[in-house]
Parts: sequence; structure tokens; C-alpha cells
Amino acid sequence: MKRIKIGFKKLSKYMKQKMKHIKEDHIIRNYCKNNVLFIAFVITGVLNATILRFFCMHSIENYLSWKAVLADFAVVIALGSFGYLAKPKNRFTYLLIVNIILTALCVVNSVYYTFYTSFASVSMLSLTQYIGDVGDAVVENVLQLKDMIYIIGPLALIIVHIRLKKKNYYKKIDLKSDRKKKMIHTLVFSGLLGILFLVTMSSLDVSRFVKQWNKEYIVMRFGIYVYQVNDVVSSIQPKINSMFGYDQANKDFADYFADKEKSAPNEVTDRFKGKNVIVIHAESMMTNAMSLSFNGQEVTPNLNRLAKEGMFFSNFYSQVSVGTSSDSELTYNTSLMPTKSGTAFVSYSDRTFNSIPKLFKEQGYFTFSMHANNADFWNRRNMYNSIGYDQFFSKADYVVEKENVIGLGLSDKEFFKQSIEKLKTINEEHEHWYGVMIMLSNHTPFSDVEHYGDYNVDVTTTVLGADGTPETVTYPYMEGTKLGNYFKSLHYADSALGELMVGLDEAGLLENTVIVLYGDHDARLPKKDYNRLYNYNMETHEIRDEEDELYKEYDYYQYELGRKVPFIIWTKDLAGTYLNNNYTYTMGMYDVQPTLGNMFGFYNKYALGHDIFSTRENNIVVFPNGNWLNANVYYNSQKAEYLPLTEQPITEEEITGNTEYTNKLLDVSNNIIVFDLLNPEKNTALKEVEEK
Ligand code: GP9
Ligand code: MN
Repeated sequence: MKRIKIGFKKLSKYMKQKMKHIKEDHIIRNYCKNNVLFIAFVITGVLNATILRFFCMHSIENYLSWKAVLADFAVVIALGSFGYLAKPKNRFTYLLIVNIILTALCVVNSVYYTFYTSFASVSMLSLTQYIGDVGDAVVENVLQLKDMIYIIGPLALIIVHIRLKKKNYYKKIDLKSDRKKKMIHTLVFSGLLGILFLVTMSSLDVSRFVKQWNKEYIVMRFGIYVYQVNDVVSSIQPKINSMFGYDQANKDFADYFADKEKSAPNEVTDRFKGKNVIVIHAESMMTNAMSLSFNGQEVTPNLNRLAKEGMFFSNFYSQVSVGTSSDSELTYNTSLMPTKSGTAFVSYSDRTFNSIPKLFKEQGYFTFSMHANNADFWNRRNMYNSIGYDQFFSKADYVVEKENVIGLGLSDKEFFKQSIEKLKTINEEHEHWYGVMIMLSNHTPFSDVEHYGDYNVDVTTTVLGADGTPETVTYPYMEGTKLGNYFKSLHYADSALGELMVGLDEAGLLENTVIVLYGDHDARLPKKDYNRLYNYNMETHEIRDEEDELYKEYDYYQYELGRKVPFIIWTKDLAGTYLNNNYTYTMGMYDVQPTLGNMFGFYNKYALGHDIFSTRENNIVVFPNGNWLNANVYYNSQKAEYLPLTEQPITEEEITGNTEYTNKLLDVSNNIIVFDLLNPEKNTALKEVEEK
């Protein structure tokens, strides 16, 4: 302790001396005097980046985000530091070139933002072939005065340079100082700013930076320059991944699919052939909430009605990785698993996919997706070309009034209302159509509580008061918890679903239509909230502890098994027919494509899942982290242990066999995407496998 005190005293003495030295020797003034050009370079670079944020994000905390300003300073100073290596007379040229590049970045992003409300990516350079077609329109309609303002940066630098030259500045400075030393000092300073920036990063910052899809957020927190570096790295990574191991991947692919045969027809084969389809991507809807009620009111009455009247798969799992919504769309559409690194939607959007829309298109369907969010979220704008939709209705196609916004964007109720109008036109123009509606309101962190409408997750009960008269008492139960807010949010989304069904029916759009609904992934809620949900004692209004014999443990396995999401296939006339059931087969998102394929008459040999009516009780669901699940057992690959789900004895062979199957499947899936193995031009084995 004493030592620390002495050390601290010494340090503060040293700092004081240094500060005195800086003050007395006019170090800052001299530095500024000797580095006018460099300072002008730094200020213009940072200013341009700030102006860009100002025009794109209209709130002060965004464009004056100190984190972004700090990052901009660190990058611009680092880039400028190399200028010190050049002789003073060449230094201007270097700084001007860098400044022009940074300015160009701001101009491109400014124009791009006006066009797409998002930021540019180098991966889009492959789309430059289309620029010729739209070039004139861009100049006429989009290039505005605000996009030109950044040019003031290089102009200011040139003016500063001319004035300095006149004053013979370049002859006076730097003659004695060591250029290399100056460069290193400047670089170290920028490094210190970088470290300061890093330590202020929150876990949300890190996660969004790694996932890379929320471009607005990255620019807002990291600045445009860091965003662009991040973007370049993420664009190169898939190319590096696909450089090595192609031959082995190709061979494994051929072996894996060599003996695969189409399963025999069953009672649902071609059952819905030729019908129109509406797919509802139900954001964060979970199966376990379907059986819950608060104060006698179900959390999801409309979802429950669809489940009761249709084909309900109550043991259905999403198989997402870090790509959440986009991973579920990938697996749903292609029957492939999420990639091992990056996300397929962001890093591998140019690959070939045998997707549901493409297979419907072969039958003459018009295919589309509707989602009232920015089209660049999860890189949907690009990926949807590879998935093969004919049309994508995104935020730009919806009227988003402020009062209709919940959470991330346009409320589900308003989204459905406007979508029905679009659907009416599609229905008039196309004989067969297949469309997906992606919901948005029920999204983490479920905190927009005041917009969800009235739904209480407390317990209201009547007790007899001291004088014998009945009294109404309310206990909080799930009120104030994240899970409680989720139920409120889910209840809102469910009511939007109810309104959609009514609206579709009124528009006559349910007559020849199959509704397919899937929960995209679980709500990723804290385990302790589930503990409260399942261990709340309704008599004492306390939480049961482990000592209590009624205590229900919500451990790792309960949590994993509780991540089930609903999968429902519904038509207006299905209730009461032989198909109207609760199907309890263990099923995953990758089984959807083959299952729908069997019902609608299409087939993809390279699906990794199975038609559930062919596998039934023998189905297996694998997860991106190597865990797997079948009717008998849930296997935890991280701990190499498992939870038996039935009384049936589990053999060592079953565990090792299924674990090998899982690893192989994940490898093959990853290789298909990384090496673009479904592209006949890239995969020489494809034709051979096809012919077998
Ligand atoms: C974004 C929406 C939500 O447009 O689909 O994505 P998520 O955060 O669930 O992956
Ligand atoms: Mn989602």
C-alpha cells in the first residue's frame, strides 16, 4: 500500500513537472506553429466525417457521438502520421491525396445514403455493371448540394498550403527535426486514442461491430472511416475462406449426396400443390408462451387458434447462429445451416442457393418478400437476389408515420394493414403467388411497453379482508421483468396476427391460400426470469427455492429445450380434417423446405433436412454449435454430456453416431456456402451427383 502511495506521488510529481515544462516551453503553441498543415488535414478529415453523420442521422447524440469523433480522430491522425516520412515539400501531396480519398468516401456514402438510407460497401463494387444504367439518374436526382460540401475539405487544405508556401513555411520547419521520430510519435498518439476508444466500447458495440450488418449503428458509434475498414475486411474474409480446401470440400459434397434419394410419397404429398402461400416470419415468437395465460387472458390467443385449426408442429426448433433473423431465413429457404464464421446473408450473399422462391418460380409462381425495415438490414437487398424473390417490399414501400412506430420500426398492425393492400394487387396480377411477411414489433429488448396496449402480467386476486368483505389484491408476478415485457410485446404481435387474418379474410385472400407461420428464433431472455415464471407460488406470492419440493429447476437443458418456436401450416378449410393435428415430431427449421416441397410438389436434392412426414419419430435436429436433439436425447456438445428425454436406454453408438452425423452435416453445409458448391460453374462434381 505504502509503495503504491509513493509510486502515485512520484507519478503526479512527474506529471506536474511535465505540464509545467509544456506550459513554460510553449510546447503546444510551437507544435501548432510547426504542424499547421497536419492540423488542417486532421480537422478537415474529422469534420467531413461529422458532417456526413449530421446529414444522415438527424439526432445530436448521433452526429456528435464522441465515440465516433474519437475513432475518426484516431484514424485520420494515424493516416496523416505517415506524411511525416515525406520531405516537407512532398508532405502536402501525400496529405492531399489521403484527404481526397477520405472526402471521396464521404461523398460516396452521402449519395448512397440518400439513395438507400444506408452506407456503402465495397462488396457492392461487383454491382458496378448496373451503374451505367442508373448513372444519369443518380446525377440528376440524387447528387445534391449537400454531397458536394465535403469538397471544402481538400479545398481548405489547398488554401492553407498556398498561404504557408507564401510565408516560406516549408523552408522554416522541420529542418532539424527527425522525420521518422515525428511519425512514430504521431502514430503512438493515434494508438492511444484508439485504446481509449476500445476501452469505452460496450458489449453491444462489440457484437454489432462483429456482426457488421447494422451499418447505421457502426457509423454512429465507430465513425465512417472505421466502418469502411471493417467493411473491407468483411468483404475479403469470404474470399480468403474459399481459397483453401476446395478439393476436399468438393469430394465430401459428392460423397454426402451420392446415395441420397427422394423419399417415397406419403399422405401429404402434393396436398397443397398450386395454392397460393403467405409465410409469416414471426419475430421472436416462442412455443412455451402459447400455453400461458395471465388473469385468464391467453398471451397468444390468435396464434393458438391457428395452431388449433391447422397443422401445428409443437416440437419445432429454430437453428440460428449469430445471424438470428437472417439465419432463420437462410435455413428456412435453403435447408442449409448458418455458416461457421460470419453470416451467410452478409458474407456470402453472392452464392448460389436452391431456395424455396426459386422452386416455386419453376412452377410459375410470382415470389416476393415484405418487411417494413431498411432493405439493408441483414443485407437483405443483396441476398434476396440470390434467394430469388421477384420483388422485395421494404421500408421504402411503406408509409411510416411516427405514431405507427414500435421498437425497431413500423408496427406490425400497420405493416399488415398496408401489406394486405399490396397483396390485393398482386393477387389481381398473378395467378399463383408465394410471399413472405416479416414481422418486426416483437423484437428484443421488448421495452416499448407503452405501445403494446393493455396486457397485465401480474396476478390479480380477490381475498377476504379483516372485516370479511372481499378485496381485490394485485401481486407483481412477471410485471417489471424482461420476460414479463416480452409477454406484453408478444400479446401485441399476436393481436396484429389476429387483425391480419381478419383483413385477409375480408379481402377474400384466404380462399385459395396456405398460411405458413414460423417463429424465427427464441427471445433470448434471462434464465432467472424463467425461474420466476415457473417457481412463483400463487398462494404466498414468493419464489420457491430449491428446498421446496414443488421447485422446478430451469437449468441449461430446460432453457435449450424451452427455445422451441411455433411452426404452423394452416388453411381455411383444414380444421377437422385428418391433417388438423398437433404433431410432436422433433423438427428443425431445415426440415421446412423438404416438408413444404413434399406438400407443394418441389424437390431440392441438396436439402440437409428431411420431409417430416417421411422421418417422423426418427428425425434429428442439429444446431450450429454442434448440439443435437432427437426424440430420445438432447446432446450438449460443449460438455460432451446429454439429457435423456424418454425412458428408453441410450446407447454409446447412438451418441457417437449422431455426433458424427451432426459434425459432417455442419461441414458439408458450410462448404456448400463458402465454396459455392451449388453453382454448376464452380462445382465440377455437381453434374455427376445430379445424374446419380
Ligand atoms: C431486422 C429484423 C430483426 O430487419 O428482421 O432481426 P434480428 O435482430 O431478429 O436478427
Ligand atoms: Mn429475428
